[in-house]
Amino acid sequence: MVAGDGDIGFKGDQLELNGNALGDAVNPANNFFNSTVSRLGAHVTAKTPNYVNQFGFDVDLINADGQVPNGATSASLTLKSAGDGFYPAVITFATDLYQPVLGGNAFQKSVIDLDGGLVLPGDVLEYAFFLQNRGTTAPPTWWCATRCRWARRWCRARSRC
Ligand SMILES: [Ca+2]
Ligand SMILES: [Ca+2]
Ligand SMILES: [Ca+2]
Repeated sequence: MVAGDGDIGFKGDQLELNGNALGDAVNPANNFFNSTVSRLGAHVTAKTPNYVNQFGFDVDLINADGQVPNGATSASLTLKSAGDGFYPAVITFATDLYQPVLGGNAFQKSVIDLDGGLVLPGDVLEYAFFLQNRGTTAPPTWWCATRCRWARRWCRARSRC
């Protein structure tokens, strides 16, 4: 969030996510636009000059964990004030998408003819599957499906992974 004219001495200004006022250790919920340069609840000090009060210029990166429920398809950001006037300049919003991900070599399949030699009718084949979820959540249920050509007929094998 970047805003101009967000004064530390004037209160009543708020940033809301889904109707809940956001704030942290250096950005009070009723004076969010307070001339800070902050990151995740701490003043950024690697700047010159290193003033705490930026005299109207307000830049904040805040954590809003838990404010958007699972399964949500939208979220609303509201900037409002009952006191301090301010001018929003930049608003960005990012959220993690929790989903299972199979990509690259995260899925591999191999087969061994346990009888050795050529694959012939009546041989026993052993399939091995390697699955690696590189996503951020477990899948509800995964099914592995494979098919093999056998005497000009196709068969399907299916098992729970
Ligand atoms: Ca303010
Ligand atoms: Ca602020
Ligand atoms: Ca102001």
